[in-house]
Amino acid sequence: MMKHAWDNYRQYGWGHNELKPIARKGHSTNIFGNSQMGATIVDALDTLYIMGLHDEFREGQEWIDKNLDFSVNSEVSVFEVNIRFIGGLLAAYYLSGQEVFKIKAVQLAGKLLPAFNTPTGIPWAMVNLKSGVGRNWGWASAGSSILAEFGTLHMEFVHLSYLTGDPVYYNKVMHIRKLLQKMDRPNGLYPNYLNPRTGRWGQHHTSVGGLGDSFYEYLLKAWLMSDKMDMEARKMYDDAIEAIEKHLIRKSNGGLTFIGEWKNGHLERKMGHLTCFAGGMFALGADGSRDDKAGHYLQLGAEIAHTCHESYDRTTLKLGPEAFKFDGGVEAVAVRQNEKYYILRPEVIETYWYMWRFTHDPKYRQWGWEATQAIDKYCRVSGGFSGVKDVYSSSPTYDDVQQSFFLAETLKYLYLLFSNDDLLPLDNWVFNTEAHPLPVLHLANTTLSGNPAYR
Ligand code: DMJ
Repeated sequence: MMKHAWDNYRQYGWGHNELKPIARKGHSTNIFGNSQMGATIVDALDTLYIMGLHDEFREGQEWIDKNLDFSVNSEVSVFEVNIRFIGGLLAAYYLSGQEVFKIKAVQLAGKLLPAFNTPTGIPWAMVNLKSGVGRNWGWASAGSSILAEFGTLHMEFVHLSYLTGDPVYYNKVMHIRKLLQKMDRPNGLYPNYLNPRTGRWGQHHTSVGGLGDSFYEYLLKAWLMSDKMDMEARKMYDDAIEAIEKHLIRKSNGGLTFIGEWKNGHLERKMGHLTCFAGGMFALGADGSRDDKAGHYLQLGAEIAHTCHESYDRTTLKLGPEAFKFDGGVEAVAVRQNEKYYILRPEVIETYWYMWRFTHDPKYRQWGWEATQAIDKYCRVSGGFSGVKDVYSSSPTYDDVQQSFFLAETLKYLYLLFSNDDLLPLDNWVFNTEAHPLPVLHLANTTLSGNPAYR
C-alpha cells in the first residue's frame, strides 16, 4: 500500500504537497499556503526508511536537497508546518544521520519564529514565510490562536535547541507553558481559544478532539521525551486529564465509554475520529500516573479503543466516520451527512498500535487488519488512495485527496502494529503528533536554560 501511494504521488504529484489520485495531479490546501513544498515527500520519509524502501527514501532526500526552499512568499500554518515538516525532517535526520535534513529543519524553524512576535508570545496560527507577517484564522473565536496549534510545538522546538545549542526555540515554547500555567481554567479545563493580543481565553469550548487534542498529547510526550525528568509537564498532563475525566468522559446507555466536548456550558455527546487518538495517549501515560492509577488508565485506553472500533464496525464500509454521536438512541454513529466521511485518518489505528504494544491482546491486530482490508478495498484507486465521502453508503464517492498523513501516520502505524516491539521501542522513541519518531533526550548533562527539570 505504501508503494502504491508513493509511486503514484511520484508519478503524478511530485513536488506538490499532496496528490489527487483520481484526477492524477498535484493537490494542496490553505495550510501550506500557495507553496509547493513537497509535503508528502517530507511526511513520508521516515515511513519509507522504516519499511526499508531505501531507493524511494533516496529519491525523496535528493528532492529535498535540491528543491526544498523556504524563501517563498507564502502564508502557511505554523502548527502544520511544524508537525509535518520540522517533525518529518528531524525524524529523517535521527534515523538516517543525513545532515541535509537537520539543516533544512533549522532553516525552516527560523522562518516560523516571527510568528511568536505577538504581545503575549502566543504565536499566530499563520505566518508568511517571506515577510514574517502573522495572523490568525478568520473563523477562530474572537481573534484567538488555537490550543492544539500553539500547544503542539514543544517536542520539535526542544529538539531544535538540543541539536543547534541555540536556546531560542526552547525559550519560545517554555514561555507558552509558563503563560498557560498562570491562567485560570474553568472547571480545570483548558478552553480551545486564547487571544494572543490580550492573553485572555476566547469561547469556553474544550475538546480532546480537533482544536484541543495534541496539546494534551504534547504535555505527556514532553515528560517522556525528557526521560521522565520534566515533572512540570507531567503534572500539567495529570491535572488536565483528571478534569477531562470528570467533565467530559461518560458511558453511553449501551455501555460505550466516550469523550464528549464542553460547549456553551454543557456536554455535547459527540466524539470525533480525531479524539480516538486519546485511547493510545491514556495507555502511554498509564505508567507514571498519579496515585498509581496505571491499571485504570490502561483500562480507559482499552475502552476508548473499543468505542472507536465500534464506530468503524457500525458502518457499511467498516471505516470510521469523522464524528459520531451518543444521543437519543444513537451510539457511535454519525448523524449529520457532513460527518460521514473518512479521509484516511490515522487516530483509530494509532490507538490500536499503542494498545497492542502495552497489552499484546491479539484483538488489536485483528482490528488493525480489518481497517487495512477496508482501506485497501474502498479507498484504493488506480492513481493512489482517496478519502470517501460516506462510510454508510455501499457505493461511496471519493474526495480525490491522498492526504500526506496517510503516508506519515496511517500506513506507519499499521506497519508497526504488525512488526516486533524492537522496531522503534517506546523506551527510546517518542512519536510526534504526525507519527514522526524523535529520540528520548538524556539531558541531565546538557544546559537548556530556564527549566530546572532539565538540569
Ligand atoms: C494529523 O496531521 C495529525 O495527527 C494531527 O495531530 C491531527 N490531524 C492529522 C490526522 O488526522
